[in-house]
Amino acid sequence: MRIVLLGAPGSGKGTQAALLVRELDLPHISTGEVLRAAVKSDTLLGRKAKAVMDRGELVPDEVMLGLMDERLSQPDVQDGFILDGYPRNLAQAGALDELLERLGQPVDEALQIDVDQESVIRRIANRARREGRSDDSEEVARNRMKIYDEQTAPVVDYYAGKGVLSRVLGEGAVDEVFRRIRGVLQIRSR
Ligand code: B4P
Repeated sequence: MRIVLLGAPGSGKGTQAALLVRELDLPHISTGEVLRAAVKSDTLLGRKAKAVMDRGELVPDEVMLGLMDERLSQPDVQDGFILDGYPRNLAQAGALDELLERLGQPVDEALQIDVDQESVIRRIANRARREGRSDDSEEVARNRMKIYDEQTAPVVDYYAGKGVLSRVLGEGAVDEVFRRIRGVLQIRSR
């Protein structure tokens, strides 16, 4: 199964992806995590990405596409994957479709997690206290929300147009949200 998780920054994509990975035994591809690991190891990609991420902006499409091309060509994703944080704009969505068409692996499900803007600002502020991520300050989080509204929200309509979109409410406890996702994907509890 090939699943794309969509939602605003802090909507819980990474949190729910971790639960889905356990349930479905599929590889988790988080572009945010790949970028944070590159920053931590101070690679060329990490140096390019750090300043952009610290402003809450999107890393350039050609960088992201190269990264996805490499990752989705690896053997462990041939039976499916959970993609979290990509695509983040219409150009990335189109490029992903082309890439997956070439690999003969179209997206089966695009799952949008809907959360109120003030809840995500609160969650990000909590994470800032816990983890100290450099893009989690309130000012940067608000910029990420603005970029989400302008560039990422249209991706939801893109998948709706392809007939593969489902939406779940992301408010409430983590396991409550997961139960809704399980229902939408019709996964039976193990
Ligand atoms: P991401 O790592 O994707 O960051 P995110 O959107 O903040 O995370 P997510 O929605 O996964 O939230 P989480 O589960 O952690 O991206 C970071 C940056 O990388 C971007 O701003 C951009 O610069 C760059 N980037 C990534 N992909 C890119 C791309 N494709 N193109 C260009 N640039 C890209 O949850 C947030 C917090 O809420 C956590 O602390 C969690 O514990 C908490 N939480 C989760 N569910 C909850 C619930 N139900 N109740 C209460 N708290 C909850």
